[in-house]
Amino acid sequence: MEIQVFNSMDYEEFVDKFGNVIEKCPLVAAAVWTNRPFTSLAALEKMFGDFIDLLPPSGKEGILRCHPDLAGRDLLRGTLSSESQGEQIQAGLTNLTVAQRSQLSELNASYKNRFHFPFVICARMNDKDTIIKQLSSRIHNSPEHELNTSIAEVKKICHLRLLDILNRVPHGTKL
Ligand code: 2AL
Repeated sequence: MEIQVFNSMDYEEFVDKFGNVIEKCPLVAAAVWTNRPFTSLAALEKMFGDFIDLLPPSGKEGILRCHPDLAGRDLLRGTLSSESQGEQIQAGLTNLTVAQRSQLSELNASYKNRFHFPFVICARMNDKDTIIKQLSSRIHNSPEHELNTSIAEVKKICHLRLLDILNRVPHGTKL
C-alpha cells in the first residue's frame, strides 16, 4: 500500500488524522478530502497550501487567529493542542527567563494590537531567541507583508505536522 492508506480513509477518519495539521482548522482537512486520490504526500501537502492560498485575506487572518500565542496563557495552563504543546516545548518556550517571558508577552500584545491576529512562526524551526528576534523585527512589517509571512509559517507548521503523521504510520507502509 502506498498513499492509499490515506486515500482509502472515509472523511471522518481523514479529518481525525489530519484535522489539526492546520491548527484548530479541521475544515481545511475536511475540504482537502474532496480532492482524493492524492498521488503522494507532497501532493496532499500542496492541497492544504492551495486551499489556504485561495482564501480571501479575512479567511487567512481567520486561520492565523486560530493559533495560540507562543508562551501564552494556554501553555501555562496546559490547554494547548498536543501538537502546539510539543512544538512550544521543543522551542524552549517553557524555559524562558522572567525577563524573556515578559518581553514576549509585551511584544505579542503589541503585535496583536497592530495586526489583529497573533504572531505565528514555526516554533520547531526556531528557538526562544530567534522567536523573540523575529517577533521584534516582523512587528515593523506592513500588514500585507506580514499576512503573507505568517501564512508561509502556517505552511511550515503543516509540513512538519504531516511528517509527524507519516512517521506514526506503521513501519513497512510505503507512502
Ligand atoms: C505556534 C504553535 O503553537 N506551534 C508553532 O509552531 N507555532 N503558535 C504560534 N503562534 O506561532
